[in-house]
Amino acid sequence: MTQNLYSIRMRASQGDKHVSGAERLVSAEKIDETVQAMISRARSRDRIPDRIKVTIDNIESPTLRTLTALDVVTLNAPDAGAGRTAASHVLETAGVSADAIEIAIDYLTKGAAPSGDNMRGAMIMDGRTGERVEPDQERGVRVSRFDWSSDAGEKIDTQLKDVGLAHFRTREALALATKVVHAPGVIAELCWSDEPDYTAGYVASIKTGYVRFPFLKKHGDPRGGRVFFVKRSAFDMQSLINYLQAEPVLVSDTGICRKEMSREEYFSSLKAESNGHV
Ligand code: WAQ
Ligand code: MG
Repeated sequence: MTQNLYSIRMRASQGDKHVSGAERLVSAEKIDETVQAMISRARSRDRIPDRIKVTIDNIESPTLRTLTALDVVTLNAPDAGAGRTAASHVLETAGVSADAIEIAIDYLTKGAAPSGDNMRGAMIMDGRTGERVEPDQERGVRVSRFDWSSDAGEKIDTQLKDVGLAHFRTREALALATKVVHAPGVIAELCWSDEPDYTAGYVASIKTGYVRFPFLKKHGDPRGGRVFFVKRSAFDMQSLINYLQAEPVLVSDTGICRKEMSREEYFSSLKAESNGHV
């Protein structure tokens, strides 16, 4: 698929502190409105940025990849404790070890950067040992050059709204997670927001889809982040980082969005499915 697209990246900061960031992949006629929306968003945070940097790159890429969005489901776990336990279960189903899960949750809880702050990008973690392998632990790896196609974007807005998920964060995280789980060597992702008011988070993998939890942290907690779990034997750092940062991906179709369900119901449906596929 060949298409002339523009990568737009926004980064807002206060001193050397990251305030917010966003990335889009749009056609020429959408550049102005996209930049406008990004700037409004950067200025709407509690922490007022003293610098907002917007970068626009034309990427005329003959290798644009298109993907179908992961299926979405919300598991009803009533608080952060229950949410993290259920998320750990889902990560184990995706092939991440209990040790690595515990280490990842600890980092996200205390602030994953060595300074104790949130990172601007994601950790990359060995899914067996929990060892962090990203080259820059203060910054992490920032995924960019991904977006919904206009058709799929409209479709997913309707589907998400129908299951009560109208927040822009869900829409954006679903596109990001869809790109991430298709990365060479990645087995799963764990994420929760650093926005104090936004307690929801998710686990994503090809096997489980995008599994949301209304609470992965307490209301008011300013810590959050992302972890990409990799299979050490099946990945190469340079190709992984190149895919995440530079290869353009358009999510051009949607998956299924299910209503909130109980943890029991979800895990037994996973089991039934994997039995069916043996
Ligand atoms: N690439 C890598 N890591 C990122 C990126 C990116 N493009 N954007 C954000 N992060 C990391 C960074 O460490 C942030 O501190 C952290 O993730 C959280 O970012 O279905 O909004 O933008 O409703 O606060 C979860 C959605 C929302 C749950 C996630 O993340 C749902 C969210 P935020
Ligand atoms: Mg964000």
